[in-house]
Amino acid sequence: MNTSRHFGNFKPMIDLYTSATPNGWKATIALEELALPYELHTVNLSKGEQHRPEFLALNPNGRIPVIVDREADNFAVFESGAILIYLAEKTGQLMPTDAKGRSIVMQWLMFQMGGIGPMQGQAVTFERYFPEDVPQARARYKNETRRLYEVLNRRLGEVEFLAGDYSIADIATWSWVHTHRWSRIPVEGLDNLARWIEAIRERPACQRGILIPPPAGSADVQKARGASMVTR
Ligand SMILES: N[C@@H](CCC(=O)N[C@@H](CS)C(=O)NCC(=O)O)C(=O)O
Repeated sequence: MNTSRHFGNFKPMIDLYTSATPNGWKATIALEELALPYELHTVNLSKGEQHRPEFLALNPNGRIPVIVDREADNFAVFESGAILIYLAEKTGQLMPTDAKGRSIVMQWLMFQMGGIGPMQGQAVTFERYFPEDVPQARARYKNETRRLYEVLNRRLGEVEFLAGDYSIADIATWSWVHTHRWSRIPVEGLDNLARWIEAIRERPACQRGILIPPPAGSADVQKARGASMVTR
């Protein structure tokens, strides 16, 4: 694990274990939006560092991201959605506190965690990383992801952001959806979605977050990294 950077002039409050991937960007974008001082620990997924005992002690599922809150007796949180909720509740930001407003954020966050993430994750695996071409699997996951994008597009025709105001639901969803080209998900005709992708891309915290840790340089490196993690 490479512990390379401190952020801000403050003592880090949060340890972040992550890598340059969609689920990892959820945590870096949120931490940047919230201006919480954190220490970055880059987990090299290609080398299998996520399977080491010291990492499994933080996340038994062996996946990034994970945070450890030094202010809360080194409390560890895994699962990107749970991390976003934890950070929103810790700071009172990026999620309303009234029951209905909070529920709307949760609904769209769960839609991402249970739908967009798993479906697009499989789509990109079969498009880019899987050792064999399985056309039925590629079609199935790409079509389902496109269908989910259409749900987002309809929603974003009614509201500026998924839950009205910018929230952790947007951060979670954008972290996946903005990579639609890499996953080869067709986005023709989804004008509301395109408007929302660009609006979030312009946010300074988002621009910083997707560069932490630095992304794979070339498509070939990115493909090799993805392929090294595929399990059948
Ligand atoms: N449901 C988990 C998924 C996390 C996940 O799959 N992370 C990927 C990177 S995006 C990972 O750690 N992959 C390592 C591996 O497959 O061994 C979450 O949202 O945190």
